[in-house]
Amino acid sequence: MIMHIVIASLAFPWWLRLTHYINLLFIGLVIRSGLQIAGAHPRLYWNDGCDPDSAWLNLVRKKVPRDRVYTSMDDEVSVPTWLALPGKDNLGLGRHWHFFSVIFWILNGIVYIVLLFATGEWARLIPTSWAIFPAAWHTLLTYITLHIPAASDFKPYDPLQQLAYAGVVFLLGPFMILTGAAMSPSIEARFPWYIKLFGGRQAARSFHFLSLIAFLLFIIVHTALVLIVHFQDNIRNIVFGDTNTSLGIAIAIAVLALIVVAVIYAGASWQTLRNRRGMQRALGVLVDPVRKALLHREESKQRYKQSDISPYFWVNGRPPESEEYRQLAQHNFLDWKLEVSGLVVNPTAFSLDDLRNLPKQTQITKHNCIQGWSGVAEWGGVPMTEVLKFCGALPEAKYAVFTSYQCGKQSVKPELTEAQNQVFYEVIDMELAKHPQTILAYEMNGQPLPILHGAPLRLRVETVLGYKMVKYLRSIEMVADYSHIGEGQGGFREDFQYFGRGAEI
Ligand SMILES: Nc1nc2c(c(=O)[nH]1)N[C@H]1C(S)=C(S)[C@@H](COP(=O)(O)O)O[C@H]1N2
Ligand SMILES: [Mo]
Repeated sequence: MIMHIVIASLAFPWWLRLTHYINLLFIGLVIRSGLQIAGAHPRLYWNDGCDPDSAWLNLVRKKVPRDRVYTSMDDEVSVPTWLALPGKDNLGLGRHWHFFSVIFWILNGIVYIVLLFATGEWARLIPTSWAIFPAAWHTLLTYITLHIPAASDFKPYDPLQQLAYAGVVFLLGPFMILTGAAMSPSIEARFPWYIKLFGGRQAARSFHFLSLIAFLLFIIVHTALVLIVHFQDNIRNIVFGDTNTSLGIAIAIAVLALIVVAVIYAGASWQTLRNRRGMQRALGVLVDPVRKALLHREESKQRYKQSDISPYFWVNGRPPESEEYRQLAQHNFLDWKLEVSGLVVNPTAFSLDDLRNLPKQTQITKHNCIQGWSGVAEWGGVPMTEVLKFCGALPEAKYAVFTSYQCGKQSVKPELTEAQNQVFYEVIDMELAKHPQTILAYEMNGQPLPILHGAPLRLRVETVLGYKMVKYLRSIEMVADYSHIGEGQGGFREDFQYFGRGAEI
């Protein structure tokens, strides 16, 4: 039996028109900031090891030289401001915009779907009969032969349109969100099975990108058909909700509404590039608490196999160029010491042997760089909790500040000014420091930690992005507050690249 569900009226309710407009505004912000993020590592893979030669899409078109140090920073491309939000090399701020606008995009989507069901308008989108497929095929043939379906075919949508809208709302949109979430290091660390559903992190990232392409195709075809097929009805429906209204006023309002969107898009880029610290703070007011509430408590449960270890592992951050470090490395780090100080009962300087004599932990985990690449390796070292136990953190100690032997110039592209060439450091809070897989690693894949990857000691925090995991460690200071350190943002990359304070996504 074929069920015929008839919606009360073909008119477009006010909430539908409003959520449609809000969706337009935010999806543009999400897409533009997404392109900014994509520019940070414009290669796509199906494997999580990210050997550059295995990329299925390479938008950098650079070949990675194998005879000298080439870091993932060298791979980053600058994206034009008209295209990306905010544009240029602004991964940190692009991410702030992406997460800020995606929160509104999702909330708006939820409101739309709830109202769709609450008002019985769901029958606009969800087909109730298989007959929609042959009917949609028929519509497709109509369009392909450059004909236009009769106005009476639109109830309120033609069958092909209905299927396309249902597909975008109920399949493509959720898929975009699910693949986006699959790139969060804390979700990956806590639920490794979830990442496997997509075939790995890089597959999720590739699908996220392919979904973007699908979205863009939809937007282009959708807009073109709205303009071409019964435009006069469409524009009156979009603006006023029914077709017995003034065409002229409907067009005027639509044009004005689009100008508002364009001004917001341009203003967002302009304002961000003009006042990057201000925008980092402003967007962080919303993004930081949401990120923290959803993802901060997750503990890494990663147990990859030896056979999962990536043969290739990107480098981010070149070895220190100071004479001091060169000397230490030359003597095999025998003179190297890790200084643990600040709000502790027992300030201690550990030699490598001291650290090796503390309980050892090894773990095979997936590293996720903020730029997009990943890699699996086995890390061996001393759990941070053992160091804290040895030194006795005072109750006032809220944060751990990890300081490197390396400076800014080796951490980012060479555009830094002398004043920005500060010592590389990152802050994590006590909760993260005490996660069971937070370790100070002196081994990688069973060997002493290589120079490129942070010898002699680096931090591993497996629920966050790579930029928190300071290489070439010099000291750890326990503090109650970090606003007096560096520029006060909680790390070198937060200070100078406007990255977020937390790195769980
Ligand atoms: N001292 C220092 N530590 C650092 C960095 C850096 O530039 N300097 N880069 C960070 C970033 S962004 C990442 S992704 C990882 C990369 O680690 P790898 O070079 O071992 O792959 O190190 C982190 N630790
Ligand atoms: Mo990174």
